[in-house]
Amino acid sequence: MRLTLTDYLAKHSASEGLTDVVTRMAETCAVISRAVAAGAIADQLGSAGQENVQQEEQKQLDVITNDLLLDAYAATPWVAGVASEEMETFVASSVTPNDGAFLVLFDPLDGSSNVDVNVSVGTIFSVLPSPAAGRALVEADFLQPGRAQIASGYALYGPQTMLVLTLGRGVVGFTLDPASGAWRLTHDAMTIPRATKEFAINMSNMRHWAPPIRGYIEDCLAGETGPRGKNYNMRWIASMVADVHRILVRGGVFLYPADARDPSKPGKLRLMYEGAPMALLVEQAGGRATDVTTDILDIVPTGLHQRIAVVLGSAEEVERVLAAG
Ligand code: P6P
Repeated sequence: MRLTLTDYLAKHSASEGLTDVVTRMAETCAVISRAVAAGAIADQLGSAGQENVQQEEQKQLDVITNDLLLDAYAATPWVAGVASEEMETFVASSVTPNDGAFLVLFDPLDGSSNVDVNVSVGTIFSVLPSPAAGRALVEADFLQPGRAQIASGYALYGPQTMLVLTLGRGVVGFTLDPASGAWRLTHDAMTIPRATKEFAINMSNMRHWAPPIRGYIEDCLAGETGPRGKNYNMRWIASMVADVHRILVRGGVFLYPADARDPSKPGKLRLMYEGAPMALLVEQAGGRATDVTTDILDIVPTGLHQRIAVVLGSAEEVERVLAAG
């Protein structure tokens, strides 16, 4: 019988508090999985008729999933506060005095525009230590580099619903058992192959890329008669969780570079609840993750919703992108 998440946490989690945090995330992601699967039947698809702090149109399920996660962490003594892609600033725990040891950050439904067309989406989460014991939490408490993360992971709502997690000692994957509702260990040591023949990038932005990125992709497109000496395949799901999951399972390189469309933005993806949690997973699986100048886990955040360029995946390929720079 496969280990459950509960068994795994009992064996590997460093503390009762971390077990509580991860268990609440997993339980909420199981609820989100059912909400996403209900789709049009539950009349929860489409726009919420408002924008989020990113000036992006919110889907109904963005709001629903964010509320589910807020409820999950509102009254636990272990969490001092949470922050989300969908909220301008953090929400402190309702427990007083709040001495929670952890901060939880999440993108509650990454790739949510895919839900309306029935393409895989996910929830991304990051767990940081809270430095605010004995005092009121402030936003600056969240602005810790990714290497400070105690845990990170994602839920992927695809053909299977999976939870992929690192507690800082490797990467494991659990599959939600539809029959029992239990998360069962199905991937007990996820590692990214060092080499790959597959890249993931939104090619429609090619004319906006800086020359090094353009040159790297052109070399891949040149195939076995070109400088790379091998043919490449391309994938782009436009759902970071799904693209990163494929890379964790079979290798590849994911690129969302800065581009000339908006020079004020160093990239599209957000550091705190997309780049940093994914970078921890990728590095724990033997890959690399960079914003093409710095390892993502070493970037000191300047804001909750800071955007960065992201290149992550098979170490050899990421190093090739860096060498192009
Ligand atoms: P584009 C989804 O909106 C997201 O934040 C990531 O999940 C995904 O990798 C990326 O944006 C897709 O961006 O510009 O290709 O739609």
